Amino acid sequence: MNLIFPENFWWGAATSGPQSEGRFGKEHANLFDYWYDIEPEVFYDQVGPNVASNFYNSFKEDIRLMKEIGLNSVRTSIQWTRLIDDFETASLNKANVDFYNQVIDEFIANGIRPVINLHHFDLPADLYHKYGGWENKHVGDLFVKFAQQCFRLFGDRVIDWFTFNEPMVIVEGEYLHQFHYPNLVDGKKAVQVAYNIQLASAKTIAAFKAINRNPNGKIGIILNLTPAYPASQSVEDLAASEFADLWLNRLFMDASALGAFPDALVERLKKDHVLWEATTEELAIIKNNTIDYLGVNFYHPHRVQAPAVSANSLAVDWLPEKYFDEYEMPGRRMNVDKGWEIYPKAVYDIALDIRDNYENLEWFISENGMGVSREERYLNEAGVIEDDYRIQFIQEHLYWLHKGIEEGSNCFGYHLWTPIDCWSWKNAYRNRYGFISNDIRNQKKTIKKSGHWFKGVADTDVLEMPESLAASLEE
Ligand code: BGP
Repeated sequence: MNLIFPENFWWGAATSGPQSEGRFGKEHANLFDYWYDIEPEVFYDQVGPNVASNFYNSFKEDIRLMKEIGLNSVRTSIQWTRLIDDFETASLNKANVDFYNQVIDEFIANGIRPVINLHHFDLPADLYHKYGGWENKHVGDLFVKFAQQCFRLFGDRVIDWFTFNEPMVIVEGEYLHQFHYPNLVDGKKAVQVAYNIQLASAKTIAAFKAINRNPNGKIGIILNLTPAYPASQSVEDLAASEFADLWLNRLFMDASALGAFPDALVERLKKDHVLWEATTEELAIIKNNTIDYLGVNFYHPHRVQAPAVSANSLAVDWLPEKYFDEYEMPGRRMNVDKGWEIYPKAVYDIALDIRDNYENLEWFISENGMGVSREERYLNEAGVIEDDYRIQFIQEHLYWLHKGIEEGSNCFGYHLWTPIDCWSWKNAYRNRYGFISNDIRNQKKTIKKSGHWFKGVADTDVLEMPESLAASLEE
């Protein structure tokens, strides 16, 4: 069956500055650069972000490859630690202004719409050491200064802007689950950091509106939405999934799209004496600066059950997980390399949720993808990786996305993570996600089978969906 997507649909892929560029010509370290410098053993095979996929040196050839596989839009991020010399004054690094100008121009010259994100887990290490990073609202104000520079410098050509990538991952990684430096476990700080990032995002949107170099310019945020499905319909499991959903999804979603945090979440945090410190003026800034559109990163759902230990008997320190546990659903389909459940239908649930609960906001899938290790297993004689599993993964997600669009959800694009295999936080190059492979020994880049396949979809706006696959999804 042929599934036809709307005209002008974004067919693309996403990466970020820190994961693709390498540290060439960069004065300052972000938190991941710093962490690698002090503890390289934490990173898979001790491979750090120093070279990444060499985009700094090879962006022209890389963009040419992206064009070759039909991408009409690509997201990357501008690194705060690259563009800015002095974080207090936001003075510019001239050579790196040139670099980003060239990158943007190169995308446009190749007919690719550059989608620019401003923060992708890359807080300057100095701002953590001096101020405690996102724990301090001053850092949010410094971020706005950096963002203003970006709008002034590139806003004539860049139409599509995003403030933050996956703020909840910053909160979880840095303050709850110890997968981002500084690896703290501190629920109270986590709550304040979530608020401070939301505030910084809203202030950035206000700054964008004030500068507005382009009448078509738009700004949004990129959220990792993970629908929280309850293990059963018991009152306890439903309560657990409701809280998980409030914390993981609705906190940033409601504040960014509707201008206010969910009441039920605020009440709970207040009762638990961990509510963020906020002023009336700040809440008004959040209220008045909502997003124009939304990017949704979707990899996996959450399966949630009531916590094994009752909430009251948990240790004194507050953690959001006092209200929910992860549930290992029997028979779930897994990407074993990454350890994430594969559940494409969640895309449809997200589509309808945005349609029904967020005023049918415009949105796109800003990341989706399948990280596979030792992909050289699938090399054919011509030296091409035959990643049929990735093609099927994309087909399945597009199938449900298409259904959501048919039912009225306002989705305008699909971006895979990632165009060219890139470096990942801690996992380095273990799991590969790209349409294009990268031999990191010599930086040789080769289009995978999925890249050639995707061009067919992008050129025609038509997904040829195998009948048997579609039927299996509907079961
Ligand atoms: C998202 C991030 C990306 C990317 C992706 C894949 O959370 O926005 O930067 O890394 O996940 O995850 P990983 O690289 O950890 O396998």
